[in-house]
Amino acid sequence: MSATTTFPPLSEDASQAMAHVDGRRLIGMQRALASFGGRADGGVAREALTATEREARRWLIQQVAGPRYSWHIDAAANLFLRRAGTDDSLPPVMTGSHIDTQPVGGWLDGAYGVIAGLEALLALDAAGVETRHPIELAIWTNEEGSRFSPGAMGSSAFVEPASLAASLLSTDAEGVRFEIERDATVAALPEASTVPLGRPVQAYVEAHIEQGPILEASGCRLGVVTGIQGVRWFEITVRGSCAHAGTTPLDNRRDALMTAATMVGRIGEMAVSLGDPALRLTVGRFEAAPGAINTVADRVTFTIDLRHPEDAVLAACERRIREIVAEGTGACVAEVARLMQRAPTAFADEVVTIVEAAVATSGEPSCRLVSGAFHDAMHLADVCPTAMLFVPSHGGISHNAAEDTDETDLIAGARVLAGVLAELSR
Ligand code: HGY
Ligand code: MN
Ligand code: MN
Repeated sequence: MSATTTFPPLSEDASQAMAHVDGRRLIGMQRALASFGGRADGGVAREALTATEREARRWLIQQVAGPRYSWHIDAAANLFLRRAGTDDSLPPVMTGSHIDTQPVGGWLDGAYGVIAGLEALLALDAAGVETRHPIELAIWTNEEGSRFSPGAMGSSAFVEPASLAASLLSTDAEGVRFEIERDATVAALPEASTVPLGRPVQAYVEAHIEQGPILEASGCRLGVVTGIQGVRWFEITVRGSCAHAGTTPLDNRRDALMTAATMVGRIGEMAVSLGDPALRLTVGRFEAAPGAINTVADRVTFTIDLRHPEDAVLAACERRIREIVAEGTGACVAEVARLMQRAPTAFADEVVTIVEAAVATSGEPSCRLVSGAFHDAMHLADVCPTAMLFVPSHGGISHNAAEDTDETDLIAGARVLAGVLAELSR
């Protein structure tokens, strides 16, 4: 943000909300949430719709009481804490994020946006601010997509209810269906009344850790997020035949593992050969069966996570991936399943400007950036004016037990969020 940029002054309500954020309370709640699935190495293991996540949801429900608050849950098990407005017939302003983590995640990915949103609501209470629109804190189901694919499943169903049917059939590595865990989660939260998917939303703003190196490298304490890059997920399955490792000649095998490994090598070489610093390609999972040391593998599945700010580049890379798989099957057979596809998201200027004005009021050094990670905000942007706010990640580390952010930055972000919510819900 240039030093000469000027913004309309925030309302007195917004300034008061910012001033009433209680940093100690924020950090206390953040650490308490991290204890659900907390690991000795400082990481958190709290995958979507597990018993651990259900305990964390129950804890959240116990954090806020009072006549102006109510809890709601929908068919995707998205959980909402609603703070009444003076005109409850108006669509809510929403904030929030997710509390599910990667198998070995950090204490802040998603959880920060939920706790910062909770603190912002409590700051509005402390400041005595009455908002015209109700405000809802959303805890979106299964954002990570590591247990059930695709990611951002709850927010996707919220904006496109028809997508829930397919999501309900998604199974985890043990064959447990999303629908079964959804039912168990809804049943575990009887205090939450049922609300439909697809409700109208006035605006959405999500606070999140950057999960990358940009803010820290540029000396910024806050990031005004203008959009999210595109993402595509694939699962490639290679099938061959089991054979005896000792008796079967090398030229007489249908070896799924060697075939798949060659494909992975060529796909990786393709990505590097493009020489595009904005391209991200990750093979995160590679599973071979039957997994015996002395049996030629007859089945391999591996995944690809592809990201780029331009959809045309994603499409070109997908074509090359499909070609490499088709060319490389040899005596095996292979198929490419696309698990997730999301074009780049541009956030709404009117919300980005309010975020930037609140950041300016905070006085913290900041910059604008596009998110490398995807977030629930990418779906909300399809149905209402949306933007995000980032705080820095130490060393850009995330999806890792070492994920961390300075407490002062977490508090600064919550102050800005409180101001933005007060401004949007006037
Ligand atoms: O994968 C992502 O970008 C998100 O952190 N789940
Ligand atoms: Mn996240
Ligand atoms: Mn994540």
